[in-house]
Amino acid sequence: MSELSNLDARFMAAAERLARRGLGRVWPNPSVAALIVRFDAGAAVLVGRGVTSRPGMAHAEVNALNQAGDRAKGATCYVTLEPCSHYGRTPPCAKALIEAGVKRVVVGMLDPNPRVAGRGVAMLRDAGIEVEVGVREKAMHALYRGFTYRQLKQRPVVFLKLAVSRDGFIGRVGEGQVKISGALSMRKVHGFRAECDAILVGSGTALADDPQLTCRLPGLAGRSPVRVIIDRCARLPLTSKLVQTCVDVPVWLVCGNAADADKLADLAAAGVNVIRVPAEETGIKPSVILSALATRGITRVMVEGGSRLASSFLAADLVDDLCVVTGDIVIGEGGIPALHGLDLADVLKDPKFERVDAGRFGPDSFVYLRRRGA
Ligand code: AOF
Ligand code: ZN
Repeated sequence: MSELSNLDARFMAAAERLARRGLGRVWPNPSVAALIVRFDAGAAVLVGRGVTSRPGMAHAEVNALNQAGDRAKGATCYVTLEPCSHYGRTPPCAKALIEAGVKRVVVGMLDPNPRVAGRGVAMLRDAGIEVEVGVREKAMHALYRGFTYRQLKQRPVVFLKLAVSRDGFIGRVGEGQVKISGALSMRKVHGFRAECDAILVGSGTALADDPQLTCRLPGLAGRSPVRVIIDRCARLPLTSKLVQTCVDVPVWLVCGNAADADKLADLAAAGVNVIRVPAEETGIKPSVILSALATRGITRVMVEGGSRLASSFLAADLVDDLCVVTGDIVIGEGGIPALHGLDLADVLKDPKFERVDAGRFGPDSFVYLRRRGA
């Protein structure tokens, strides 16, 4: 590797780490990071860095250019996603880079948004700027999977997490939640939650566990995704923790068109965002749920439970990544199976998934599978 491409890869890796911190915070936009670097007298000096601001506000490149000021002239810009070329809610970043006199732009990957899709790079090249595309491209595709899916498939990327006992159960009948995974797994799961735009549970789980579904661990406060309850008949009680806290962290209730209008009015008055969709006798189809969420800007979703919701997503082939944490406990008699109508052991062996990681979180073990080609 030449010295320059080595430097390019290192600055892009730094930009990628910065961009990753914005996951879950800037939807429907992609979380982008830009670094402005000057190469003077053989030394690389970082003169500006920026990340995507909240929707409607400045993009990463503009934030980085503002920090660099005049020092952007003749500098190199490392940016994780292609600079935009369109007038959206903000003016084109490609134009801002040209006007600032940047000499070279290194891009992680092209923007899948059909309004951009190569036009940003073309604008820069037309202005005589040297552009390199595809540095750490594989990592960028992983980073922007949710954004890309929403743009091209009109659905978010779906992560399913299951925590099971050594004998494959998720709880015990009549006891509701049983503590399955340890502190380290919890920490990982909360960190993962924070990188999602929305977290989904079925109404069965919401009624049985009265969960909060927020990120409450140190360093993650204020990083809670939208909490989405799949509740065909709008059974979620007004007294539930979810409804009681919906002013602080949004709650979206996805229900069938036939749900009780008075109950929906009460939920809406309490601050719940009620989303009515067509429903089947058996429930709301995962494809319908995902399209309703994508329409509202969601790019990354974590399916938390329970077994019916998880199984319906697996059966509909709408799980992209599957993480199974096995806690060091045996539930035995009265155990509630992790899945409904599906066998977890079969799912884990399904050739459509490939294992991308496995290991331990303290006393727990985990496997992380990804659908091939996802
Ligand atoms: C960039 N830098 O930091 C981001 C980009 O509605 P707007 O004006 O904010 O435009 C949103 C679109 O801009 C989004 O769909 C994606 O194509 C691009 N996002 N582009 O140059 C950024 N976040
Ligand atoms: Zn832009």
